[in-house]
Amino acid sequence: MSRILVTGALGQIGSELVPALRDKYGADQVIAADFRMPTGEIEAPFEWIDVTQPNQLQDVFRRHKISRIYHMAALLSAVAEDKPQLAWEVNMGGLYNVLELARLHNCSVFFPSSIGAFGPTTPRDGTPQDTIQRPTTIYGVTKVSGELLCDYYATRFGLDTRGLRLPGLISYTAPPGGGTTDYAVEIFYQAVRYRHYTCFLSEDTRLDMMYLPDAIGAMIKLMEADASKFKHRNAFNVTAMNFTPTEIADEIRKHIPEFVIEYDVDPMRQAIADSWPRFMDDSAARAEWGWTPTYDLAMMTKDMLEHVGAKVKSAR
Ligand code: AKB
Repeated sequence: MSRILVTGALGQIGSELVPALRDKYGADQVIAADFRMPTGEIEAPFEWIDVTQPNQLQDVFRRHKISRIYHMAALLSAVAEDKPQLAWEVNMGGLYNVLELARLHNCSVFFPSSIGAFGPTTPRDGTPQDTIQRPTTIYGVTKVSGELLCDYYATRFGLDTRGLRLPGLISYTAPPGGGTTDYAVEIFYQAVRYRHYTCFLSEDTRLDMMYLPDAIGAMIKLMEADASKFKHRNAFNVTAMNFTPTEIADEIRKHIPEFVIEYDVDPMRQAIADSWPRFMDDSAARAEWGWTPTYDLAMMTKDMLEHVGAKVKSAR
């Protein structure tokens, strides 16, 4: 029986994607892979893989009959800007290795692009599906190149590649680890623990966001969708909500009235955020494969506070 491989399985998305896929397709049908060793949160089957090493990927393909890959292994925007050479090696080298193996084994591939694929010359409000993409970060460069490379493999080799331009993702299972939108996760832990958060983005920085259950649903739905209805395939804009740090703090204050937010702006992450869309137009995803999010700011905030509250309490 053919199986699904998830690279970057221990990261923010992978930690919830693997259980969701196992629920849907069966536990032994989904191979979790990461270059870190699991510390208990993900069960077997697990494979240790560095995606920059094609022989390690080849070995997993040989031993398991892989038919679909969710390629999540990548450096996020702030870490990538700190280590641009490594970002190119992991984000582009890893994707190239995955696409080549997918070509040889006729697998379908999911590639996560990002709002980071846009740049300062892109229209920032209602960012269209098809528009100018001249990102000024190495992360963005790897995301646009990744979108193009996936398109190339689809048209040149007939590979079934699909992808989403994801906004900032908010979740409580695993931390995001090095993105510009990470503040929208940190704020919940700090609100629950200390009733106080110092934000590294300015108060009026508006960005697209999504609660992780919606993102997981979108990835699975896109890979199951009827491709004959696609006009696009590799980089669908998807969003669920957009807000500023002030607005999310106001929402948290509805549950924790004494919560205080302060600002100590990090110029590097602020510059990245200022080059990204404030909100995208995701009508192509809605029309071509029925994308609809469930969580808005109010629902997400309530759910995050419940889960983060329980986590913090059980860690005491
Ligand atoms: C990041 O901030 O780097 C990511 C993203 C928006 O792609 N969360």
